[in-house]
Amino acid sequence: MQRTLTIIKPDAVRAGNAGNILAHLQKEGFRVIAMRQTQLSEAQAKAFYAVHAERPFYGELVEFMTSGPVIPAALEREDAVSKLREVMGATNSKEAAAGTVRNLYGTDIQNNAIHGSDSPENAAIEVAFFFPTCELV
Ligand code: 3AN
Repeated sequence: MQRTLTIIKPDAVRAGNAGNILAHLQKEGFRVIAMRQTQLSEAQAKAFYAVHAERPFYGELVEFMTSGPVIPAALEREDAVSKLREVMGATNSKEAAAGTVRNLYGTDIQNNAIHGSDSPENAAIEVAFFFPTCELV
């Protein structure tokens, strides 16, 4: 069994799509082992996306991710990391395959509804960023 981290992003929470996205993930076999709603501070968003610090879109990304409530959740299933990437769809919502979360609920490359860890190593770091081990149930 593997763990990964998802974040339902501000665009999807604002649009009232959080429930549908969670249902979609559960239908795909993901079990929610921790979840909460929070609004990221600028410092938290910068720290979470530190790997993108040199990218031209970093400032906009931090602004977007702090623009409203988000719902981070730790998920568990077999091959959770790669399966979540598949279920999410391409980064650019306009290019995401039919039926993926980003195809259904995203708008563009920034407003793309959902985050998913890109490797098991980053999944462990990202789960720990939001949830202490004692809250994973
Ligand atoms: P993914 O979320 O598919 O792993 P990353 O890690 O390359 O994609 O990018 C992290 C986040 O940064 C994306 N989810 C998206 O919101 C934003 N992003 C990526 N590329 C761009 C871009 N060219 N312009 C604006 N935002 C971007």
